[in-house]
Amino acid sequence: MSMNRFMVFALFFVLAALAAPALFAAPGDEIAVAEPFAGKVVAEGLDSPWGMIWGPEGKLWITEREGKKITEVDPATGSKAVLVEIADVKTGPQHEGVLGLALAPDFDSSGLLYVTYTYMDGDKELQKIVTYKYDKASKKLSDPKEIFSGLPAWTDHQGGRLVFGPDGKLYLSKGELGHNQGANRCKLNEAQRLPTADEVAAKDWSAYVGKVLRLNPDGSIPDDNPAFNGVKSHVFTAGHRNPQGLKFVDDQLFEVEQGPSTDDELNILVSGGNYGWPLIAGYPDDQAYAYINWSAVEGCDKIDGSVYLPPDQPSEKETKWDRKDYKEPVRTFYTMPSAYNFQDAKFGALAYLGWATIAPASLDYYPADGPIKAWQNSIVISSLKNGALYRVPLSADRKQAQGDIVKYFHTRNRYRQVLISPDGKSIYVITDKTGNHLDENGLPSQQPANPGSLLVFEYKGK
Ligand SMILES: [Ca+2]
Ligand SMILES: [Ca+2]
Repeated sequence: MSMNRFMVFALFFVLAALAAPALFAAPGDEIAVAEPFAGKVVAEGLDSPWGMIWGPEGKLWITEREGKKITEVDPATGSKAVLVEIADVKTGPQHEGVLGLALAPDFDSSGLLYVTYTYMDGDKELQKIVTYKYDKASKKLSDPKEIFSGLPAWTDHQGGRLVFGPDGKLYLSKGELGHNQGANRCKLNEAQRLPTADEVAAKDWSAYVGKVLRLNPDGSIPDDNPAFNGVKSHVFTAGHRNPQGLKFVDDQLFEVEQGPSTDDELNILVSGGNYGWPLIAGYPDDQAYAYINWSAVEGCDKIDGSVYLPPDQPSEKETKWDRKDYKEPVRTFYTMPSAYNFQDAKFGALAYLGWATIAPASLDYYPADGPIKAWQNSIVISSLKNGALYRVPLSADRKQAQGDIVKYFHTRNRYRQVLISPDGKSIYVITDKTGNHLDENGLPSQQPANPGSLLVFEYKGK
C-alpha cells in the first residue's frame, strides 16, 4: 500500500467515524437542545441511577438501583466516587434495588442520610429504610441502622421516593406492586385496603401498598398522622398506583404517579386524602377506564396479561364510587375519551408506548423568582416514556395548574429523575440504563442514547 493510498484509507475511516453517530455518548459530549439551553453529558456508567439529591459541598448524591450503591458525582467535572456499597439489596431489571434517599433535616450536625431499598427475608421480598452516617474526612457513608422494615415489595410498581417535610417527618411513596395488571393481573390490588388496628399492633405492613407513608425520623408512627377507619398508622394518603415523585414546596406536598393507559397524575397530597386508585384513574368521568377486579375473574390465570385488554369483563364505573375524602388530581397526562386508539399499529408489539401517558418518575419545582422567567412557579416532571421534561405552570397560590404544559429536551432516553440546581440555571437529569421509550420522532426504541447517565441542560439566557 502506497503512502498516498494509506492516507486516503485513513481519511475514509476518520470521516466515517465523524459521520456515524457514536453508539454511546461520552462525558462532555453535547446534546442538541433548543436555545436558550445547552445540553451535555456530565457522567455515564451509572448502574440504573434512581434517586438524586444535593449532598454536601455542591455534589450530587445518586443511588444506583441495580449497582447496590450510593455514588457522589461532581457536577462540575463528572468525576464519581462511591460513598457506600450496600450488601443486602435485592435487585431486578425494573423497580427493585436501591431507590430514594434523603438527608436528615439536621444533616449538618448528625451526618445522617436515609435510603430505602428492597431486600429478601427468607423467601419474602420486602423494603426497608436505613440510615447511614456520613464521615466528612473519608467521604464515606457507614454505620447502617434500620429504622423501618418489612414493607411489601415486588417486581413492579414499588414507588420509592423518600423526602423530609418541613414538619421534620419522613415521607415515602409506596406503589401497589403492579397488582391487577400484566404478570400480576390475578393478584388483588390493595391500594384501597386500609390497615386494621391488629395489623398495626403486629407490625404487619401488608396494607401499606398504594399509599404514601409519613414516619417519625426513628420510624415510629407520628401522633398527628390521620386515622383511616379510626385506625392511626404510617398511612398519610391512600389510593395510589405507582407514585414515584414527591416534592415539598414549603408545606405543599406535590406528587406524580403513573396511570394505567391514560391519566398519569400530578396531585397535591393532604393528610387523610384518598386519591382514588384503582377505582378512579384521573377524574371520576367514566372515560377510557373502569376498574376490573381481575382477581375475581374466573380463569384469570389463563389470560395473557401482556396484551392490552378492553374492559369486556364486569367493571365498576368510576362515578359509582362516592367518597367524601376523595381528592382529584391537579393535572392529568392525559385524560382521553373511551374511543382513544389504544392499539396504534405504529407502535408494533410495544402498543403501550402509544397510550396517552408519559410515565412520570419524578418532579421538581422551579421557583417563582428563578432566573428562567418562562419557568417561574412551575412543576417540572421527568418522563420515562418520552425522555423529556414536562413543565406545568402553577397558579399564584400553587393550588392549581394554569396554562399549557410545555415539553423540553426530548432525547432517546428514559428520564428517571430531574433535579434543578439551587441557582435555577442548571437542570440535571439521570437516565435509565435500559427500557422501552419513544425516540425524538415518537417511535419505539429500546436503545437509549445515554444509558445510565447524568445529563445537564444549562440556561444560557439572561
Ligand atoms: Ca388519582
Ligand atoms: Ca377517569
